[in-house]
Amino acid sequence: MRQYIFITTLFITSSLFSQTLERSVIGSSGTTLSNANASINFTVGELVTTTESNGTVTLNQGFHQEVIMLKIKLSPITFLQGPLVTSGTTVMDDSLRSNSLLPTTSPYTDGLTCETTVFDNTGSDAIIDWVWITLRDKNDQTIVIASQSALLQADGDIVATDGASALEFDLPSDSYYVAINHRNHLGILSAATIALNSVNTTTVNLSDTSIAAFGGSNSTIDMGNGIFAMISGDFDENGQIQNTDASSVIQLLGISGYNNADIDMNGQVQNLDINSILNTNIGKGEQF
Ligand SMILES: [Ca+2]
Ligand SMILES: [Ca+2]
Repeated sequence: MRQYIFITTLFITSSLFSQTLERSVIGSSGTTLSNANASINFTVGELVTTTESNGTVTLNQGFHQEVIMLKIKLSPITFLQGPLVTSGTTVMDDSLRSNSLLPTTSPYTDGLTCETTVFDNTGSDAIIDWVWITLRDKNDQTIVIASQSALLQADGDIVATDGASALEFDLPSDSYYVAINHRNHLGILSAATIALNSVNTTTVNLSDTSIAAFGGSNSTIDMGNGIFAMISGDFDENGQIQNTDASSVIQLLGISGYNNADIDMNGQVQNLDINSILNTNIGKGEQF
């Protein structure tokens, strides 16, 4: 009976590690037992039990080895011109959230979702909107290596879909360009590559200086108080703010809801969106 319980425990344990990518074992003795319903491998007398890690991969050399890919972690920071204009402060306005207009499904291609309770936070950690993060090749910024939807807080922090955690990517520790895109603001790219690793969460602030983003002062707009924000007005998401963006927004004047035409992100498409922001940005474009 004791042997039966031991084998059962091994079987359950080996099923818990869904992130395991490879599994092998070195032992002086062992075999595979099976019946019609189950199969179990066991080994006897293995001596090497050290855990090894190179910062990217961890190798547990137990009675059954497993290799676990670690994830690189980062906390990007950015500000959006639209909700900063609406709030008039250094914290972005969260009207979309407070009016229950934010979707729990990301508007970007991966369609990530979050719980509705994530939108319960108020104040500096209130969720403003979804953003799109890409990590790009350190030797060629046009090559997107990985991308994911994330959530933007009122104080500029970009967090995972739980509304609080750092972003994680299944990539090796290395240097990457980091880009941030938003559905009606011009995207920004880090001015240089940034070393990211799985041990520490790296803060990537692209809004604290005029040169943090690729293209320097052309990439962001100086909002005062040391905040350089992403530029609003790209209704059609083509990376340029043009007369066509303005003419499209004009057609939607008067509507409310979650819409790219709501340039200042207060929940309504009004003359202010065009006159106060969009028209002042016509001619500007993404710098990457
Ligand atoms: Ca455009
Ligand atoms: Ca508006």
